[in-house]
Amino acid sequence: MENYNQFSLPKDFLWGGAVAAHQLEGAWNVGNKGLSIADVMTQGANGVERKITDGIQKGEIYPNHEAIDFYHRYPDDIKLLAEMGFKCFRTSIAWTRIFPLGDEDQPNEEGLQFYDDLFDECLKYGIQPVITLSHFEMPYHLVEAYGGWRSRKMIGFFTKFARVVFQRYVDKVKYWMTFNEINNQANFDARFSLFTNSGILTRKDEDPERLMYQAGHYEAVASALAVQIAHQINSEFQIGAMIAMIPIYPATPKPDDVLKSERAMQSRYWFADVQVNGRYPDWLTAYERNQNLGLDITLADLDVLKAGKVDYLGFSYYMSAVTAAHKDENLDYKYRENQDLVPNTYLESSDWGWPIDPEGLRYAMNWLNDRYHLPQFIVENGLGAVDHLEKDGSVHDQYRISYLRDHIEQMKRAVYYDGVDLIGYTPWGCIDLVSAGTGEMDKRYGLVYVDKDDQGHASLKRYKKDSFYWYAKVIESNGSDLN
Ligand code: P53
Repeated sequence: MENYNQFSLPKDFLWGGAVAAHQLEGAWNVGNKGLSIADVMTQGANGVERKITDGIQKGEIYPNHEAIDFYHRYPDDIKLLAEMGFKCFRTSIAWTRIFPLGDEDQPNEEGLQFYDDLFDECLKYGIQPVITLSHFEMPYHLVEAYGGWRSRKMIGFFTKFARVVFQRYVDKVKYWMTFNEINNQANFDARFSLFTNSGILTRKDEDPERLMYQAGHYEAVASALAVQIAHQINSEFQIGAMIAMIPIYPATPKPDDVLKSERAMQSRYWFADVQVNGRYPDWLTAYERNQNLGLDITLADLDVLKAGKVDYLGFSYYMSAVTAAHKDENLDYKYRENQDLVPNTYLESSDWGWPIDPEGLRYAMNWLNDRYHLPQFIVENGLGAVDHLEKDGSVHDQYRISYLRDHIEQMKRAVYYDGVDLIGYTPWGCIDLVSAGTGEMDKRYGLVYVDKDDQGHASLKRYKKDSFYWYAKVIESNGSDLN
């Protein structure tokens, strides 16, 4: 029997990288593209939130409008990814290129053609596109006209979009995901999450928690319908859920802390429970009843959920978190992510305060496997850091190599020792792009450096970082050589 040191991942393992349309394409108003929610978010900074403006306002900076101009430069960029040996490339289809407003009857041919060309370019190198349908970039018109996912009407708009792209790319794409990090909005107090996930800006008279559960429900129904439509169009299609996997540990073995951590996990992962199991978890059915949330959930919806279970579980992993019960807390409480987390004194953090926990990835993979028994796909992982472009065009990003190496090491252990069925691994922002959380360019994840900063300097030239050469070796050796 082979031992761990000789072990390598399955031959068809999908090594690659991940991005999202709005964070790299730019060309925000080219080819009949409509305005998306990402187009009305300003540039923030480390610790400074992005503003969400009422439409486009003069004098504001909107970093996604140009991003890294991938829309015009993708042939060169895909060539670089191919040079690293990518087997797959995860991106999203900008909904607003296909349905600029979101509620039209007919799709926009120019947008459809763009993705045909992009996918052909990938396939030319044997790189398979892995596609997210909705990645923080829904049409802004749907926010203005319907209040985003507050409205049941979204289900129809989303499934129409899904059907059009499933049909169009039936021979070009196999792996799909419905909603990116659908569970971010569990942090419903954060304006950012409800807006990016669901296009919802909470009014003063509204309960953000109720809105989150309602939007999450409509999205779960839309996702389940998309799964059914996809399988009718092509039975080979693999449709995944996509969650932000942040395990939340108890601060101490004190039973209150342990119970609180369990509740935090339930609050963050019910979305996947519904998408994977096709039914609501019991705690949530009880919670909705006890809180009198009065949600619009029909019996027909429950049948849809049952009939539209996902095929695999996609997830991002960047960090872990810790929670502690407040003194004398009633643990039947509402979990409030923005108040309930405490620091982990055992871990170092990135410059943006994200705790670095490679073993947490192995823990997460085991937890997800025990809970869902599905193939997994790590569709994001990486370190946001400041990089320095040297005069000779090199970038010495040893910190990023260490981060990725430590996580891949734990990922391999989860496969070899713990029996997790893993489809692939796509580090986030394989080419530098606009940060979702802060709108910065200077928070970089890439293996390819893009010469553009937050002070207005932008040649947009591409350079290979040290991590580029390192990752090429990792792929070449199918994960055996991490040095
Ligand atoms: P940025 C929060 C926590 C974990 C992942 O994030 C998150 C977020 C939202 O910011 O988002 C995912 O760019 C997301 C990507 C995003 C990436 O993580 O804030 O799917 O769109 O860019 C990294 O550093």
